[in-house]
Amino acid sequence: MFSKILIANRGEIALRVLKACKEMGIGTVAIYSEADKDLKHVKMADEAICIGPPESSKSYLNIPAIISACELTNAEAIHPGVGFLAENDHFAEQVVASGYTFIGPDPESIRIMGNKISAKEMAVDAGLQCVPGSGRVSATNRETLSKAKKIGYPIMIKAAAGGGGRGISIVYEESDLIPKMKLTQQEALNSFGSDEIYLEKFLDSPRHIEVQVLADNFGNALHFYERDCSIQRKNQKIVEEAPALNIPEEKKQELFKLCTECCKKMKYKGAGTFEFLYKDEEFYFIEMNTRLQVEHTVSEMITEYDLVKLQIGIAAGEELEIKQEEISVRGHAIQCRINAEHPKTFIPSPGKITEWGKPGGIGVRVDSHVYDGCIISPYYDALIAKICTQGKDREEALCRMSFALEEFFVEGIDTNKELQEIILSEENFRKANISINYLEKVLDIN
Ligand code: MV4
Repeated sequence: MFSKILIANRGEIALRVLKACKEMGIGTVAIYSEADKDLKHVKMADEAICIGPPESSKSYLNIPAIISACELTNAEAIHPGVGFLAENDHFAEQVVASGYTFIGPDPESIRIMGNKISAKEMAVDAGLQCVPGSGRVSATNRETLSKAKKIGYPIMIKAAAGGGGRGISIVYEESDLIPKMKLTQQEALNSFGSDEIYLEKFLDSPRHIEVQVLADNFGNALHFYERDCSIQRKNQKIVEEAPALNIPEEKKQELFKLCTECCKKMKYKGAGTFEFLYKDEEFYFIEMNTRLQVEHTVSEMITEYDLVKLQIGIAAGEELEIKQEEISVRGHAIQCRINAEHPKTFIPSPGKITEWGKPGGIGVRVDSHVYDGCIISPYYDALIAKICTQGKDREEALCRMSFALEEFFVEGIDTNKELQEIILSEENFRKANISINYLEKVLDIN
């Protein structure tokens, strides 16, 4: 096992990783930007190194500075957390080339899944179904129009290097296709340095379901069931839950099998998430995230496994000892993300937290780095707390969440707590009658 891990992230996820390290008796190194010297995990880590000014590009995305911090502290491995460099194959490669362990999959797996066209090919190889579409297409190719006609309108144009909602556009009729493709190619080139694009049939109001997996270096691949992450605004998830409601059990089991088969086939290592759109009782693979996710918490609550500890064990070369049959679902879990933002405009609301009271009690878990008097910086994302509740069934989990939100208070900044309360009591949500368009369609939020 490692004797020291460097945590290359900030906020609640850095604290989450720190806790796993402490439980495992592993030493910890925090890295922080000049804006983050007072973060909780920085104070709790065994060592802490300032790696640059507040701007992410000069600190949490600064690869040479992070690797230098490793050299300085003799850390053996780097946990990238979520976001920042977690899905950067170049970073993973540099970490390995410098003699450290990257706690995540091989650079090659990150690269394959980073390109959404090769990701879909990999998924199809393993027997997963994708949204009908094209491979790589170009606005200037003569065959493009006939390919599009075959798919049928409306069509989604997606950048191969995009993902998570970036670099996508919709076309409703043929006459708009070529101009929109040109535009998307140009935008993709500007944003990702690649103008590679592909087409997909547009699915109207699907659900967003994802499958959590964990695979080791010995060919073992496990799934930790699914999450429903449909409740989102502008690709930012707001409420997540596990398991997903109203999906036939056989359909899910079939999907889990294909996901773990895909992991084995590509010799995937570490934690990962297969993302699907779900519509009319069919799952369509769209992307794979090659990292831990913010919402891993709900999977931990229903399975009672610590995914971060398992992730670290795998990176240290340990074999997974858990058998799939031992992983069962205990009731239901739900997570509400609390963001520091204006409740109506969604504009970030940084500032000093003057009062902070977090909920507790049976079945309640709060992942947060916030404390009384701490300052929420304008430089980073607005997530300040993840409130998770678990119960014997969805009803109990929701009931506990309602009380948890009522008990939770924060002064000094605005939050989206009120929106969470509205969602929780809304009748369509109560019936799990949800889709990725829930907020705009049901609550008229854009
Ligand atoms: C789609 C889609 C509908 N049809 N693909 C957006 C982000 C990226 N992860 C994939 N996305 C979508 N792909 C087809 N063929 C709708 C979305 C989508 C979405 C997907 C998951 C979660 C939130 C979303 C919000 C808007 C659009």
